[in-house]
Amino acid sequence: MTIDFADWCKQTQAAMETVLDRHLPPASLPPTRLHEAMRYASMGGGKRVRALLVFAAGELFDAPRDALERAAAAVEMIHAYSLVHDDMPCMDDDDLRRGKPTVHKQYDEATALLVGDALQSQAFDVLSGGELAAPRKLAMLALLARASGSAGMCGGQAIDLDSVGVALSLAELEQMHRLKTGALLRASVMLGGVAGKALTPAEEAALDAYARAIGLAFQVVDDILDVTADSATLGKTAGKDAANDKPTYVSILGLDASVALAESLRQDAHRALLPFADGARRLRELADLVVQRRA
Ligand code: GRG
Repeated sequence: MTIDFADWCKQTQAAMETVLDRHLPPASLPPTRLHEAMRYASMGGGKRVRALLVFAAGELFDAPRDALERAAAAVEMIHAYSLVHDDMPCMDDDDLRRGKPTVHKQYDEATALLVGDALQSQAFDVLSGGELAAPRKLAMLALLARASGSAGMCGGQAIDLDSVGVALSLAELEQMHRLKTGALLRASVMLGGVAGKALTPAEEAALDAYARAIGLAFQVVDDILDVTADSATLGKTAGKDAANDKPTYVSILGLDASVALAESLRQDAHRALLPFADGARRLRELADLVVQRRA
């Protein structure tokens, strides 16, 4: 029997704690402060949207469980590293993340820098292990590297840092977010697919169209929540975009048009999945979750 979506999310989120525990260095292993802080940064919080996407895409292509766990741990480690660095005083300078003090507040700035660096290396180490054939693993390593680096997340962050107080066009805003947030979300979907089997060009294109739509939808919703939700609900400081004079979908399009855009991206995501019929149920449900989330 297939379990209901909310239960599947809860089970997968809980399983990720065990998976991360297995794939992170033990806190008791020297250097203990660094290892403890890596765990503080990546475990015990977060919605695990990227891990859920890996498992949902992997399910569609019958990927082996261990390969999906490794891919999910790797994307969540890259994501956690990006949050740790993004929160540092040299970037967004934030005190609260996932409802807890940020890593540089709980530990110190040097530790936060090292935690991010070490989580990034750990992600690739985890992804390089396991039983998948070497060419498959190589493809997955390249996917994650490109999504994280200057052609992806880091590149988007660089544009973001340059855009404070700048009147970006809608196309420029979209490009920034496709890189900063969208690239890793897209990689999560593609990693799940590639872990399963060699995708046909048509399957890859459909998965890619889905991943791009939800990647952008995620950010549109993030911009909406920054003005509509409070810090306690978000587990991070609300209202920061406006306070920092950052261009957002809401500042450029307004709230109502941003909500309509998120909904139309949700529909694009559903349309992209049509070739997969019922096998893509979880991916469809995740598109709904990304757009309808409240935190
Ligand atoms: C510092 C290299 C480097 C990159 C930072 C992604 C990113 C780039 C910074 C995060 C800043 C931010 C708040 C972006 C908005 C979208 C986003 C990624 C939100 C956080 O992701 P969630 O909501 O977080 O999935 P949880 O805690 O649920 O995992």
